[in-house]
Amino acid sequence: MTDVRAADRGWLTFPDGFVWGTATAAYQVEGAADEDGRGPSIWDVFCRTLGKVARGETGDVACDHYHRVEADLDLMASLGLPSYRFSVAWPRVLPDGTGAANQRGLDFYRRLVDGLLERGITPLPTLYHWDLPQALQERGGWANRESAQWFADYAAVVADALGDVVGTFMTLNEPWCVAFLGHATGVLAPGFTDDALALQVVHHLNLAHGLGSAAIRAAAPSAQVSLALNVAQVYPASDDPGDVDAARHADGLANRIFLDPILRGAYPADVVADAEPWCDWSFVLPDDLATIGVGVDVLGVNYYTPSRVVGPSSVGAASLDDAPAGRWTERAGARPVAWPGTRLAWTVPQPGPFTDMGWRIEPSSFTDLLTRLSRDYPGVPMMVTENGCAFGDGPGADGRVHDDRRIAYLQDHLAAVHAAIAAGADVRGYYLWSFLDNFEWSLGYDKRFGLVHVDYDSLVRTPKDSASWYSDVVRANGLLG
Ligand code: GCO
Repeated sequence: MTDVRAADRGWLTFPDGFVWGTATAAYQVEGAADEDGRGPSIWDVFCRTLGKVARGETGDVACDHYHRVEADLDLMASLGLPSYRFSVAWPRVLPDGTGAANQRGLDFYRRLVDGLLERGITPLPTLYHWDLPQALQERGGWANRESAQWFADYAAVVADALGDVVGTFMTLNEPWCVAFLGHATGVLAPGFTDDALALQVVHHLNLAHGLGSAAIRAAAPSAQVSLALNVAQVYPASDDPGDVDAARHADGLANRIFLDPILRGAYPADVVADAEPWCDWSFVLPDDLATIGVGVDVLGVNYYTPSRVVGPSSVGAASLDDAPAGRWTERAGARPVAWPGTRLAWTVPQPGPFTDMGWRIEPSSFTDLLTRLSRDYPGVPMMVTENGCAFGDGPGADGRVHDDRRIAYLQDHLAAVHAAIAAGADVRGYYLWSFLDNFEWSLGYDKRFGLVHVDYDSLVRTPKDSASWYSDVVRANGLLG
């Protein structure tokens, strides 16, 4: 096969029907945390726990999208963005997590979907983007096996309310973050630090996808079902066999632990064996894999940056550092840090260039990731459901936001998606994270991923240069690579 990445730069056209859009998530943009009957979520509680979120920031107001939805959709339409991935807040729809639906919560999402459709924008709702109702956390949250059924019941309510106008529902966003960052490293809500618990939560999330998919299909038979995984592109830091094995292990815990049961109906034997010293897997019951292995109509892939890992023998005892690794490892740090949920793989610092997240910019690893998925899980169409970068540019003296670094990142990453398609990967669309600057979880508001700048005092929106650049790409269905 020719190395498409080595090809001369030129005009890159995407396939006919390629879907272009932007993405957000409820807690990150909506605000109105206490309105129209919304119940509290684990993020409302986590944000109020001392030391969990930078500067004590919360999603109480966020971008105030809940109140500004019409203007935001007008802006989206004016930029010519054809599709929009958003999430439904479970605690707006079911304030107690289960039981009676809150009609005002459902009405908001109905208005949002109708508003999108009126403007010719295709809605792509995600049912769970991390804001579990606090009432369910008090019943054990995702550690409780019943959580899978709670999720399925909630999915049925939403699919029933929106199934006539929504073509695709996504069940979960990034279950890896929920399980490992929420329950092993504790940097996300609910903030537990228990490696065995994280694996139990993985299983319950997989079950939730299975039961939730069945509930969606029952309520909205013509709808497609998807989920978004932040599949990690993990490289061994060297050819040393210990490092190569660490990469296998991290790939298993990050990726195959979701991909294999959902797409192939079985947990990978090596992952099960690796974790046996700290997890007995007794939470996997006989019929569970049949429930989970329902597949997806399209696989959502979220990608930002690659990782490089070493094995335990490469980590000198003096340099062991148990600081949380993964999504929120800030640059610098000269030392390896443990891969979330294990001590058998350690991520090592990588050279720049970096985004404001401290994440290395390496577009070729995006091509590697998409081609690997297409090779290992053939026949599963993919959709990039998140990709983007944080750069802190704000309005200059001319009132405009000249975010050239974002344009460069997007240019190179879209070329990387194109290269994967040219190499045979079935990638059907691309959703840029994010439409608006928004609340970046534990890091608060200073990490700006938006195409549109948000002034958090005035809440004024200013489209950045990247917004008009992206509009041009979308209109042309291609770009100069
Ligand atoms: C996630 C979430 C988003 C983040 C984005 C940048 O993927 O972590 O889907 O909510 O804001 O990825 O970190």
